[in-house]
Amino acid sequence: GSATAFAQCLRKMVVDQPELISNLKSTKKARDDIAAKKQRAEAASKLGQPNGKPEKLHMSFALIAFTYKGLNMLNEVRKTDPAFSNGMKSDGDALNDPITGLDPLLANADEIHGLIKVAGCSNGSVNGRLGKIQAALQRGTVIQDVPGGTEGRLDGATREKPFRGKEHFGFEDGISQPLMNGIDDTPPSPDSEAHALYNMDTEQSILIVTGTTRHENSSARRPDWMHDGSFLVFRKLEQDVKAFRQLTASFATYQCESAAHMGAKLMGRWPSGAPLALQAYNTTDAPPADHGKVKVMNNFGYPTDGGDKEPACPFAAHIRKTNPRRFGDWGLNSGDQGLKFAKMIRSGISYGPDYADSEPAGLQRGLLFACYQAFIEDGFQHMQASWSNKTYFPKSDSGLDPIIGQVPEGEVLKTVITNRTAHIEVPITTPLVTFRGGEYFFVPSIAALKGALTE
Ligand code: N7H
Repeated sequence: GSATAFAQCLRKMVVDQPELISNLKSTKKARDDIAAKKQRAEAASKLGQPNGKPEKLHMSFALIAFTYKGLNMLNEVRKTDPAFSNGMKSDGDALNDPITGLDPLLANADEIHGLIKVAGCSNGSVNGRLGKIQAALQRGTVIQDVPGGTEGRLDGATREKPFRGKEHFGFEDGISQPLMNGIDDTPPSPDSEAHALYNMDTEQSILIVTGTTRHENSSARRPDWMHDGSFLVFRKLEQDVKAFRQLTASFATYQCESAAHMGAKLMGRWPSGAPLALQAYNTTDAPPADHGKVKVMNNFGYPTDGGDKEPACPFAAHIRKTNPRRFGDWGLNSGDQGLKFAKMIRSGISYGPDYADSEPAGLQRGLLFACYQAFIEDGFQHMQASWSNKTYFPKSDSGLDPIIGQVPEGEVLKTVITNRTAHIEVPITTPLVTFRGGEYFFVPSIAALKGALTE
């Protein structure tokens, strides 16, 4: 009964208040508007114009997503995508996810029905929109009517200046994203600022937005209502900043020039986002200079030039593990299907206070990791289980991804960094990132919310 009541509220909300739940295009537009406002403010301040009161940003956007269990409460749903219908817990062995120490809200992931994700420019705009959504869904009368029904909230926030845009280890995030046909309708012109923000190797929205069929190698068919949605992988990932700093501080052991250089070896980018593949050494940590007019933050591969067998960017570096880019140059195993299909749009946000050496024990921080893809098996699952957790990708004896690699309980994670003279094994005795719970969700299209799912 209450599931039906919820479905009715949901349909009424998306029909009567279409502005509350954003689709991909409106989210993209809101992001573009924010970027444009910021650019205007920056341009004005560069010209020395007294900009009076800065333009206020009130924008927010929201989506609603369901677990397989949640979808089935709305309407009977076929099993088309195994990872999704079995849930993240079933993948735990392949992902090497710990089963203890989870956030109480996420500890019984198989009991979770859905998720509402709200993002905005301020606490006020987030809370305002969330309040309206909760009112429309008649929170209290409907959600709490579901047997055992409760709701919980996880808060994230971008970090304050001077760390804005940087995650807790201190690196610029959100630089590399696949381009999306139909969303990024016209690829940004090569000499525009925006172009630098996209990963130019991929223009495959088919790997991000669901179609009714799986990709060319699969015959599984999805019902029509699954069209134009996306699978959302959510993971609460705690970061141990102290352990990261201790590890990078031992740089001399690993023949690096500085702690920052060691950090860059682990990540594949400098804190500014400059790729190690282009800037092997970086004394100022400035982003890379323009290459002619084309910015190069994402327009790079991992070529063999320089003739060195010991590349500037280690094979195990986090961004090389999760996107080996122009792998052909190294004669890597091109039979790995992931090289073609493992793509995702990331949209996580940091949580918790900034780290301080003098802080009291017990404070926690990390990343509320979220990513979208059309096939969990090819996107998140492949990257985590077959790449980051495996020593032999992208090249034999690469070692594990030092940032997100996971080993079974009791084992020590080992990665390998490359230097001009050596490949050096780095044991990571204290994991830098620890899984604190998560689940697989499906974000349906607005049409599915108005129709098939709530009829
Ligand atoms: Fe990663 N970090 O802040 O340290 N990631 N990531 N990630 N990540 C990237 O290029 C980080 C995680 C990817 O195209 C950057 O935009 C942290 C998971 C992919 O070159 C930084 C955590 C998965 C890319 C971080 C975390 C991925 C990427 C560089 C967990 C997937 C793009 C900024 C706490 C399974 C690679 C950038 C490319 C980049 C960090 C998690 C995947 C700085 C702290 C779980 C595909």
